[in-house]
Amino acid sequence: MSNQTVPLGQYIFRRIKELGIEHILGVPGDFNLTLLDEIYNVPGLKWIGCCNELNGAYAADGYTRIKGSPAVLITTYAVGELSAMNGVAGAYAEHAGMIHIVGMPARSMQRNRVMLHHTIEPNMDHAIYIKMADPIRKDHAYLMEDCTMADEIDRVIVACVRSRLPVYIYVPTDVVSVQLDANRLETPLDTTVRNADSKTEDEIVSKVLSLIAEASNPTILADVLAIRHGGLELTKKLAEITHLPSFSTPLSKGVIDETAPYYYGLYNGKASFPGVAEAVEKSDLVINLGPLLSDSNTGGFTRDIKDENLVRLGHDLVQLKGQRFDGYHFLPILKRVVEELEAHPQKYKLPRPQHAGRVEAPVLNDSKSGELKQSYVWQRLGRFLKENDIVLAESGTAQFGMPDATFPRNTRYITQIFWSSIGYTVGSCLGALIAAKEMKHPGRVVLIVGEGSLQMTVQEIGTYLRYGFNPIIFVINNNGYAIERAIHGPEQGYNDVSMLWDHQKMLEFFGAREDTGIKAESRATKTVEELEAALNDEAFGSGDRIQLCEIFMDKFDYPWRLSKQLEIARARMKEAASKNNITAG
Ligand SMILES: Cc1ncc(C[n+]2csc(CCOP(=O)(O)OP(=O)(O)O)c2C)c(N)n1
Ligand SMILES: *[C@@H]1O[C@H](CO)[C@@H](O)[C@H](O)[C@H]1NC(C)=O
Ligand SMILES: *[C@@H]1O[C@H](CO)[C@@H](O)[C@H](O)[C@H]1NC(C)=O
Ligand SMILES: [Mg+2]
Repeated sequence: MSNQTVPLGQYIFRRIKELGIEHILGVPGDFNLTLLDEIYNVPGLKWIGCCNELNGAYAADGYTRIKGSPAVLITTYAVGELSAMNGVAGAYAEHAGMIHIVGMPARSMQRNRVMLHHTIEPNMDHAIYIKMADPIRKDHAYLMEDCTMADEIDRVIVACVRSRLPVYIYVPTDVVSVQLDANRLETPLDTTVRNADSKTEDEIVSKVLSLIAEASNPTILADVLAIRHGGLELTKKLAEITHLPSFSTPLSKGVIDETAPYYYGLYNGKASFPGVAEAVEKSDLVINLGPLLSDSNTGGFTRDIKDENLVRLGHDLVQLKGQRFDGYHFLPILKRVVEELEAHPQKYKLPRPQHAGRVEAPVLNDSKSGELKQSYVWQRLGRFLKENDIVLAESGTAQFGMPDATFPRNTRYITQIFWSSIGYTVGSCLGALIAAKEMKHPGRVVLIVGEGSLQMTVQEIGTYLRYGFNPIIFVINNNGYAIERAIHGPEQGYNDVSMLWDHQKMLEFFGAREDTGIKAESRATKTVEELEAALNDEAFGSGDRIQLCEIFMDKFDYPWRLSKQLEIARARMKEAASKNNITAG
């Protein structure tokens, strides 16, 4: 072995390249640009500059959701890393982890507590911002000691890939050039997910298989953490081999092929289409992959699946009816289960076509004319989609409306209904565009965002144009924060936003002009006829240039699912209040 060394900066980026990552997101800062120089020393890595760090974090999250491997976000000390925190927290909540690299003052400056810019008072401990991010990361490396740096970097990268949660690497400016042993890079990092005890794993696999064999009416409920933890293809395969009635959730929509006869709908407790909840809840074996049991992903906690009918295959818990296996990861288990079912279908009476109980999604509104309504728009947008499209639906009415749509095969869906930070999809869309490019993904990228949310993160549209991306953007223009009106204060001024923005000029401002040669098209639609004209226009759907289509709707028009969930939440609050009164009395 040679005594070759590489500078730390390059070491980090070579490890990152090893994961198949080709683009690095971020915003530079003087702490420190020399680290960024190392990106250009690793062939195949490119820099994508974002307008701000919050959008950068959203983009990292979106990239991870599509690509599966972590994204990399680079920010600068204090001002940059703190701006990113909301986005990193969302990635933590919804398991769309990233490697967040933060440039810091040189170690000598830190030790002397120098009152540099971006500190907040004299004699400040420079590490205070590191503590702030503690609850929103799986692990971190604070690179202060030369002799442990390489180990630390490797450890947190592995932790990120395995946990699918954000990790941080804090890089003081003077360590970028520290020389590390280059020989380490000859051994790739081992990021495989394994269960510690293979005997117990054997036991789980055979028990799952016998439960499937014995159940009279088994179903599959595929939730979002199965996708996030690398189980998307296996989940699709499980449904395909078995033909068991299969369901998605608001967060996992698209995971099951919605055109397949075994797709039974989107399960969201009592806020599901008629017949869907019954079909799940009467099943004697619900194989529930990667559940995320937040309010809006369970119809306001109205999911009703009894433990005695439940096989829960999670990333940190496997539960077979009443029996719990804490710390077990579904991925190796699901892999073995699918292999066995595929090898011996007869043994498990597969495929098992079941016709009873399937209900077609109702057509909510088949109007041919008139002003655009929530009841019409979402299912129509569903029909606009094509196989392999990537669709992002922003928090707000879009997120509660989109579950009404039926997706073509292999639609990838991004929505953040758990963390629900508005403006998220505008940043996330950039990450999805980058991931799609790296993967040579054949579909289009379609962003659906309310005008209120757009006002939060609009500048990142400029980054789409800057790097030559051509998404199709729908702006839901309904005169303010409609979802908030539905919740409280429909007429109150705080639910208004500026209506002075001219969305039709947006793409032009961001760069689509004659002088740049960048082509774009923008249109506004207020009626069924106008929207139909746009959606049926081949040029509009072709994805050959960036497109914007504004969809105007009434400010008091809400999707039924939103009203339903609010009704459920209000009833629960009322019940809780009356119980409190009884206790108090
Ligand atoms: C960062 C952040 N700020 C505030 C909120 C509260 N909030 C949730 S939805 C929403 C309004 C969204 O309005 P718009 O994008 O216009 O969608 P609409 O419901 O009108 O279709 C607001 C303010 C939030 N979720 N996240
Ligand atoms: C950035 O790094 C370079 C070289 O390592 C150094 O000369 C410069 O002072 C650093 N900048 C700051 C603000 O620490
Ligand atoms: C159905 O959609 C049309 C056109 O969008 C609208 O005019 C009509 O009011 C809608 N009907 C209902 C019940 O929402
Ligand atoms: Mg709005």
